[in-house]
Amino acid sequence: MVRRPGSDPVWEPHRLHPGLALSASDQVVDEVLAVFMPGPRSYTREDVAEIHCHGGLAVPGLILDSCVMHGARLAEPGEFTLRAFLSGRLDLAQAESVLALIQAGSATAARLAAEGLHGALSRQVGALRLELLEWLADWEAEFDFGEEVPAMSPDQAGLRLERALRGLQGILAGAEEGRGGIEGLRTVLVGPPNAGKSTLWNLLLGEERALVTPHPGTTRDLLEHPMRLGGLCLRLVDSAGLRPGGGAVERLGMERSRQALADAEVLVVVLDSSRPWPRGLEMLEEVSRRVPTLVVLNKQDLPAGLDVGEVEERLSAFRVLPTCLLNPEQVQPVREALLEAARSGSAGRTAGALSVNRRQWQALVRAAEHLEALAGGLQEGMPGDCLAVDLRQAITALGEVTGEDVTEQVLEQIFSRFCLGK
Ligand SMILES: Nc1nc2c(ncn2[C@@H]2O[C@H](COP(=O)(O)OP(=O)(O)OP(=O)(O)O)[C@@H](O)[C@H]2O)c(=O)[nH]1
Ligand SMILES: [Mg+2]
Repeated sequence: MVRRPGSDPVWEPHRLHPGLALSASDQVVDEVLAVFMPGPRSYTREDVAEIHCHGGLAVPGLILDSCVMHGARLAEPGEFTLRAFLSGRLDLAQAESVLALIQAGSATAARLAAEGLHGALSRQVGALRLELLEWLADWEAEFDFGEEVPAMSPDQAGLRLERALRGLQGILAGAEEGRGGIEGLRTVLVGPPNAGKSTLWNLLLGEERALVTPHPGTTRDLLEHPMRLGGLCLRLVDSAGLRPGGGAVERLGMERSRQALADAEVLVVVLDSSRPWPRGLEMLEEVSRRVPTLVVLNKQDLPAGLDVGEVEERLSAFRVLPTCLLNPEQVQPVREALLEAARSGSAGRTAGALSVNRRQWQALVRAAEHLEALAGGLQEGMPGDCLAVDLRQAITALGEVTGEDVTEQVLEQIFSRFCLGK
């Protein structure tokens, strides 16, 4: 498959060797580099050979065909990472970080996934699981040998449990912090109807995605789209304009706007500067005090009707920006201010943040529930063998994260989401 120049037949391991790749019919296809990595010093801990060729459509295909003709087969989706997991080179949380790394849509997501691959989540979950296993072993010794082993006092058990719960809550908090970086900071555009929210949403995304009309109440549903901004990932949400009254459908839309406000991480209030402060925005006053808030005073081309002093009094604004979005160039200062607001919204998220996927999150929550149940049982003075059931289940749930306690079906499901051969 790969013919090396000269006659040296020795493939010195872990060195790139130049050579020529030959097609199935022995034609030269490409100049390549090939490396042989004998196990265990390889990704999967098995013997691995790699051929590094030029990209494009035809060349890799021809080289693959040649490899298959010489007895190789194409890898299944995720097969290399699955093998790395089965050989103990990576635990399951690390293996899933490979997928998170490939799918990372922002610099933050990529950094958190790389930390996961280096064991950030595995170390914390592994240490906690080990602590619980030791506790279980002590407890079981107590059941087996009765009085020979001093019984654990409820106080001691309470202390161990408190430490474990604190550890688990720390991991869950890290996962929450990481979520913003991975899924994107929820950035919600709100304001009265017809102020120009959808105009701004379209301009920020650089696409005419939302309907824009002169009729107040055009947007009814939440529109959500990811947006990359200076290495940050935002989820940009356009919402129905808020005002008192409105028809049944419009009221449903406004209810969704209010829900979006409840979990907003950055707020962009769009106001029509030609009209006085509108009614129906009371909720914004409270949200602006806890979330970085950018206020866009749109429609500066029209005669002024809004008292800016009143806006500053009512909203706790990170920045107040007068603009006229009829001119698309005027979105640039808004974009810059949004980046600043988003940075301040994501500050403090970085320390301790973890990349945790849905499966891992659910397992962690289950572990926490069993520890809480154990805490309840301890307080009620339940017998030790009953309490140990919850302790065992918490250990199993943590083992699902790192892969000690997973079924073949779960593994199959996880690795089938990988791209071919990764
Ligand atoms: N004069 C003027 N009109 C603008 C400006 N920006 C947007 N508009 C117009 O204002 C109207 C409403 O804009 P939208 O972006 O649909 O407003 P919205 O806030 O999404 O409105 P709802 O979806 O009804 O809540 C449209 O006709 C826009 O073209 C501006 O700076 N000046
Ligand atoms: Mg709209």
